[in-house]
Amino acid sequence: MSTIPEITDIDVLYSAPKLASARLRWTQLSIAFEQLYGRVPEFIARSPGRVNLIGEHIDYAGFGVLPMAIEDDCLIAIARNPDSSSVRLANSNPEYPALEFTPHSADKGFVDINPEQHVWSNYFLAGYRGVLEDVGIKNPHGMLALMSGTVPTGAGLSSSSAFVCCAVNATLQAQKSLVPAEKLPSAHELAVISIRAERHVGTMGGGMDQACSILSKPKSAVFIEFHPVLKVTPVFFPVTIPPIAFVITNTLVTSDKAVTAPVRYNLRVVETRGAARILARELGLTVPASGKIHLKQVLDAHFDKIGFHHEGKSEAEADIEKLIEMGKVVERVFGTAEIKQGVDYKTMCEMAGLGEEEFRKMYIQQPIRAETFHLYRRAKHVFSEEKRVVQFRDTCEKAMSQEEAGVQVDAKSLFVKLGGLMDASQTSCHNLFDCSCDELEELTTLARSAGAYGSRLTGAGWGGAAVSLVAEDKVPEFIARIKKEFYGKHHPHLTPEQLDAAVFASAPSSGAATFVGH
Ligand code: NG1
Ligand code: MG
Repeated sequence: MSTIPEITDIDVLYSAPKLASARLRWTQLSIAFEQLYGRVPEFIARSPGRVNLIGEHIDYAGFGVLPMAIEDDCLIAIARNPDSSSVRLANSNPEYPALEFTPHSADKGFVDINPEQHVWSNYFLAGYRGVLEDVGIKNPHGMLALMSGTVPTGAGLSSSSAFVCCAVNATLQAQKSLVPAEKLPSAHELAVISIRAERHVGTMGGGMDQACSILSKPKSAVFIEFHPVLKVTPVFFPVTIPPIAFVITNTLVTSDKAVTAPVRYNLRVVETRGAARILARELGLTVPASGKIHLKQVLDAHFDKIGFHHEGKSEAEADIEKLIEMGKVVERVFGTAEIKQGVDYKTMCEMAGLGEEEFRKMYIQQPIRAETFHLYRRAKHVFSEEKRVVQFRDTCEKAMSQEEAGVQVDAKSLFVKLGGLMDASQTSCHNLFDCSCDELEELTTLARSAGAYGSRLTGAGWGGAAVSLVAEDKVPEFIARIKKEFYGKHHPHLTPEQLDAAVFASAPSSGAATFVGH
């Protein structure tokens, strides 16, 4: 299995327009490292942020998602600390205070991370601890680390995972001499380690961001499946038709998942888990004693039980049929007026066949706060969103096969179809999953009227960014209109640089890499 690629030039990571400023940033990072620690870095680890094209809030229900790595990223310059076992960590942005610590022993988990205390270095500590534990390193070398990040925080572009994944890789690079060659994790294993590691920060995340950050390949988006095992497949767009761009527009409403998790993100995880258990019971499926069952497992187990005729159907057609069928099951089980309004905790536990304490132990590992639990709307969103992911991927793959067969792809109908799926995803996020907000509604509506084929929130939502599908030759015009009508209205005092950071088209970037050149 492949490891994270080692590179000696960064030109493979950025598109031509971004390369010059990226070179400057990498050089400045090395210089700053030397000034701070009095020696040159041994490596620079790099992990990108991502924009999710479609498939929102379904990774933790076990369903496939379709994001793309972006050029904005996290870099960590790193060297072993020759003087001690302690770790010195600094951020090239002086707003973030430096940290120095000597790790505890392995049996005490190396470091204390308090998820209630929201400090930037938690993400580093999560990656550091995760990789040491999972690779089994007992007495780590000390490390000198300097971080530089360009992924906007709280924007749904996964600055957090870019940082955790980068910390995982940077730590591994520094500790490599302590690991026997046959125990060195593959890139795929590092993605799994990073998924687990980020949970130390206190969110019950699904895994899309870390898998995308580590395993993306150049010039493509990725289809990521989680069940039964993590699997990442590149998704390409045709090149013989006028190119399209994915334009990211940040509402500048920051949604800090770590802070709002008890009433938003982690609550949604609990609602979808509760829904999965209840549906499983209603369908007469076996729920394991651990209680661990997600909506994808419910779907699989249901069709294993009742049988499904695949003959004459493509894989996508079969998946779509099953997802539509599950939508009907949701209507049947959760479709009463009472449940549709949302149920209280006691009722949800009763429906799940559990006592209140039992339910909490099984499904609520992080604190949540809620009066009502929306089983109908959350489950309805998940199955319909996965259907759109399958359709999006299938549409791209069909276009690619046409192109390979020398058949002219109808660009307009391809873009309209993909855009329509993105719009429907936004509607579902807004109406069923309640993870949109006024600014995202305004921005996605404006984007469509400014010529986007489709527009939707990306990432966890409740603020953060939207992503719009726009014909590449229309991008300047599109961006000018958004700047004028959205930012001109809500943020009239932004500098031109701030505006360019808020709305931009990102080329697909490749996944994590380790720079070993000097
Ligand atoms: P962001 O946008 O980075 O907060 C989160 C989760 C994803 C996924 C999306 C919603 C983490 C690290 N990321 O992303 O796994 O569930 O929300 O689709 O928890
Ligand atoms: Mg995040």
